Amino acid sequence: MKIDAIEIVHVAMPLIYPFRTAFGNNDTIESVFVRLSSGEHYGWGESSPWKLPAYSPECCSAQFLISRDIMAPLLLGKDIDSGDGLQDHLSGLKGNYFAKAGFDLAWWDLHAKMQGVPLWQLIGGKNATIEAGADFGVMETIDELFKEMYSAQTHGYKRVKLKFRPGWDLWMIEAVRKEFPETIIHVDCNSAYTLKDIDTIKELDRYNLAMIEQPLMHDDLLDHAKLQAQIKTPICLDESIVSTHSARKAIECGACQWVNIKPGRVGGITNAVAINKICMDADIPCWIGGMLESAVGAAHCVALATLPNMKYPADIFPTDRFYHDDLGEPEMVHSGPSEFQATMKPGIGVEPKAEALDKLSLSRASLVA
Ligand code: OSB
Ligand code: MG
Repeated sequence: MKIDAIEIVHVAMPLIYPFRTAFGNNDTIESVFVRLSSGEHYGWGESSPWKLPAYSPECCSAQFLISRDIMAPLLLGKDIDSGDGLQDHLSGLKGNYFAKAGFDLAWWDLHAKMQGVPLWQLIGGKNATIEAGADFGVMETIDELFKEMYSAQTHGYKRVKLKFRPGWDLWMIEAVRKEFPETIIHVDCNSAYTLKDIDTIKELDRYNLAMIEQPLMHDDLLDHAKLQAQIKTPICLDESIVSTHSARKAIECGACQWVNIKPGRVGGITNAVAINKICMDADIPCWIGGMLESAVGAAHCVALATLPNMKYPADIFPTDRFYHDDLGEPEMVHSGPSEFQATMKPGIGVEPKAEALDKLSLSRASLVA
């Protein structure tokens, strides 16, 4: 298909309450929306490294500029017939995975709509019903966390992910395990530690955790491999896996036993599917993570969560957990206890509300071939 027009919108979406992690406390989520059109058809992507380059080396304001001034001109007016074809046009540019993802995600929505099929079916998804987990940031008090965990239990969530950072660490897990001896729990360190903290991390082996997500630096596969050799709890990589190359290297050096795949972080659907295949061939199970995107970004995550080799509940949440008003429609609603249903509509089945995009937009660009 020929790409006739591209629209890029950088937005700031207010959260109901702040999300606190090892890389900061955030009350607003910045995100970049991309719309690709071909003839009367169009598709949407949403990709969100957030306001600061604190989770990854990318950030939304730089993403907006590189998307508008460098990437969009490479794609505009081109005939692009596959996800690999789209990635080829951008392959001269190093890194900038979230920026590439905005276009790749929009291309896949557009392509699936033109074929008249749901995206999840087009990429080989098998399970229309996907499982979601509960996830809790750093809180003011442990009682607040217990309250949330009891509520998650009541709602039938099958696993709980806890943010873990210096100050909200071993004592917190010790208390949680006492209160919830049976719950499937894992911790996400968001790269807050180094091998100097090995004693702290080794202590985690005592709590029967499902995995430890990204304990060390985002670009440090080797130290993760050294750490994995010394602990029983499986390591799951998030920040470190940005491409098929990093997935291959992580597996080869033994840096992880799980991979969290986020479509934005890896450059889109094309690479997410390829990384899942590499992991599956190496007997490494995967699960789908998120960046607190609107229902538009979440819809791409749902599509990926239907793939084979997804062996752990996803970080996909109902709209009312973080947003008063979702920028996308329809909103995210559970189809059963901690479950979401993949759409039967063509594409991702979700698009941004025009008035919400206007209201929340920080910068906007429109390019026509
Ligand atoms: O590290 O997985 C992460 C959200 C934003 C940025 C990074 C991460 C997260 C989450 C998502 O943990 C949690 C959720 O969607 O429930
Ligand atoms: Mg993570």
